[in-house]
Amino acid sequence: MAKIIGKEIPSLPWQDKPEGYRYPVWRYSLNPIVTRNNLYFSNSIFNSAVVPFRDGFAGVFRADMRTRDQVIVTGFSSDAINWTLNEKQIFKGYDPRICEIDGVYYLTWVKLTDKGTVIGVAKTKDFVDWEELEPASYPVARNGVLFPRKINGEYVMMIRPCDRGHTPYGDIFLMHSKDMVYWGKYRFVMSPVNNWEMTKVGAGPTPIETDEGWLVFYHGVITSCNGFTYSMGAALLDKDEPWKVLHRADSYLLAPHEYYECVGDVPNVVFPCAAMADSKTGRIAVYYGAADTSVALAFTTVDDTVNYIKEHDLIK
Ligand code: BMA
Repeated sequence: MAKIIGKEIPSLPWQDKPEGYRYPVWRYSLNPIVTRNNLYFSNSIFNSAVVPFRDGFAGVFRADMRTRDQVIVTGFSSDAINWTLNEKQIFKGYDPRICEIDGVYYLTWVKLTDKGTVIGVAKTKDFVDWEELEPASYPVARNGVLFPRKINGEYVMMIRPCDRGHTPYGDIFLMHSKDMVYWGKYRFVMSPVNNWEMTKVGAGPTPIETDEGWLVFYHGVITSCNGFTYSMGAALLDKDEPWKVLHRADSYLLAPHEYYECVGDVPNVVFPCAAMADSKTGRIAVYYGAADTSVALAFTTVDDTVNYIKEHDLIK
């Protein structure tokens, strides 16, 4: 039995695993949970991230507007399923992640510059006032994902260095910082290994601390004659040296199979950006972008996922 190390989230959304279902991750039956109808003038709302906040939940949502500008807005919810989005744009860019460290919420996102994409970093305590910090990676990178606590006294962030376009390659690296300003001590974490992720891999939600290591969900991309297909994989990283991969599943845990994942502005995309975990029950709610069009929700438990990773382990 694996144990989540972290807060209890008694109001975490949940549905039991359907009877007879054998895979480790199952979808919320009323998906998608956030669509363009949640925000006036949006074209699509997808790759978005949420956290417990005060008595409920808060989130940072990627909205592509009817101008096709890519912006980030905030949202609030009492049940983490029904969301009220705020029309005020907090930053330009895309694929936000949100991570609480010691009562401060850090936003990392893909910030657009005329020299390519960098990892924007901003912080807030209330989801209203935001302070932007130095970009964490310059030159170009995407998928900047912070660990939820300092490791050996330093902040740690995963990144995926890339080119200026729709990058046809990609490995996950991580880097360290004492102050969230200067980043260094780069380490390689993982490359594509499996068929389903052969083109590139990138970090997904904030890692979940367990007694067996850091549980990470990530996205992997395969290229077919129809273009890219994005799926979700999982691995366990060493607690103190998180660039060391202890276990890694050889197969995806979630892939675009449902209509809303296969049909949309960019077909065949499952892009996880958040995973909230309840340490009391071991339940995990995963939030992912579906077909670059809407936000969907899926469930697993720490045991379902850790057992699956170990049963399908490619680390021998
Ligand atoms: C990636 C990112 C994601 C997007 C995906 C599929 O490069 O831009 O925002 O979901 O492509 O289009």
